[in-house]
Amino acid sequence: SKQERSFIMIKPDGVQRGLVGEIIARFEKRGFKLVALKMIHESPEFLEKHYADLKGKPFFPGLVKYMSAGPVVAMVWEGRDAVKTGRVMLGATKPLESAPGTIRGDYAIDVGRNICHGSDSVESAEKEIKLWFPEGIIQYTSVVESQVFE
Ligand code: YYY
Ligand code: MG
Repeated sequence: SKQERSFIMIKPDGVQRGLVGEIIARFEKRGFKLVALKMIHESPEFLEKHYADLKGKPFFPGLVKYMSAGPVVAMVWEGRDAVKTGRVMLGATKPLESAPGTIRGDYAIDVGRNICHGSDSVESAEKEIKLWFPEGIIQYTSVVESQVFE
């Protein structure tokens, strides 16, 4: 378990439904450190790059259309096991499997409107952070780090 970074994004439906504050609050309260954040409305071409691994899936065209239909909130959260823990906090992709207490399990019903994205590995996190934040992330010292991590 080491300090790592995950790319977490509030999708257009999460923004429209007013869940930005709720989702950010969960990561803040858990103890993760926010190191990048912006609201951005991206093009279908850009979303095709973000979801390149899913090209060819039957839901791909609909996914790209939905993700490019409105602004998203793109973030980078840092902390020990941020990628794995981020995925646990989001909940499973399929609504039937997203446990109550998770973001998707509390706020989503349809797999195609599951309000948030989180990197699935450290490797994809690095790729996604480069793609969404070519300008780089913010470096600063957390004054509570010793209270969150032993
Ligand atoms: O990483 P995660 O978002 O949990 O799932 P992925 O398998 O990467 O799929 C990305 C995205 O695609 C998912 O969040 C919703 C959508 N999707 C879909 O609409 N229908 C599916 N059967 C599977 C995924
Ligand atoms: Mg994924």
